[in-house]
Amino acid sequence: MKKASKIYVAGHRGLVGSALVRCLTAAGYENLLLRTSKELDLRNQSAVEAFFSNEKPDFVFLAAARVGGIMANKTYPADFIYDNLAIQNNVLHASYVHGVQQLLFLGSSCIYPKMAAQPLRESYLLSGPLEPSNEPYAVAKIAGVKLCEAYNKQYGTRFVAAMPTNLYGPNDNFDLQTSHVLPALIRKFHQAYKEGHDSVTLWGTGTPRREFLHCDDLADACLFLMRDFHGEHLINVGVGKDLEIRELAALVAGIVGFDGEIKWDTSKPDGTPRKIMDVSRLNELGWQAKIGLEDGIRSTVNWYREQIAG
Ligand code: GFB
Repeated sequence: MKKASKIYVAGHRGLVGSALVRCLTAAGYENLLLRTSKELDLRNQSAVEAFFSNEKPDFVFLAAARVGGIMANKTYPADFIYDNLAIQNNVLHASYVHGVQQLLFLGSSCIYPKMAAQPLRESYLLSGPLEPSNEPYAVAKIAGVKLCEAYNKQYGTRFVAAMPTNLYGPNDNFDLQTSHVLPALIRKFHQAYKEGHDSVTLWGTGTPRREFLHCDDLADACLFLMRDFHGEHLINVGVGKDLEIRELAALVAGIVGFDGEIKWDTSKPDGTPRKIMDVSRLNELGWQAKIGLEDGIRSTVNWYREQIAG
């Protein structure tokens, strides 16, 4: 990838896409092609075809997707499967037709079976049943992985499929109904701290374990993969460490300054008991996450307080 290459970042306003733009700009890539979803609806095949035909990008980062936390996945299963299938079908096919040199597709750790051995190795894909709460999303992302592999095999494309673990950072979704756990905890604890509440209620039992990667680390890994990785199959991106949700809650509460009681609403789902990535392949290639969880949460809390909470 040259500094003058035309690079399309799909989904540039989201958590991952905005981190990619920061990372690419800092590394001196200035010929970025960006479209909001209003300007270009990636679910619309003819619009995507016209865009690729006119713009002819050299490289594509596909960070546009319908994403959300455990309740969003349960509430909008049709949107999660349809939108993601449509976006990736259209962008991957147009990238092949219009000769994109390399594309990076982003999946998710939820593609792996619910009861797979931990840590999750790339080879565990399709070895068992999925976690039901996000099965439609996972099926769409698995289809994306298989699209990359099939196009690489049949057409000789260079489509890289990167599977990040749970992500967080600036420009995340802080809506309490649809967000992932980390932004929800930041918002709930911040609000309780500011308004002087005695307790905060979180979802589930607090016992599931999750791994968290800062979006700036993911963006750095994506750039690394785009430059140095040409493997045909998927590759995990994570930190290789996890913690219980109740430990995460204590960490966020401490950073925010909330010292009241934490209650658990067990009528809300826990989701999969554990999903920690095996990141040995990526580490062996020479990439490692740099942002520690505490530092990453601290800077995200600061961003939330400055940009959203006011
Ligand atoms: O991040 P999250 O919504 O999704 O929830 P998943 C992680 C854990 O945090 C679950 C608990 O055990 C939740 O019950 N949790 C506790 C909360 N309090 C809260 C809260 O206030 N809000 C939220 N959202 N969770 C998603 C998948 O799974 O992970 C997606 O649904 C995707 O498909 C994404 O894979 C990375 O980690 O369970």
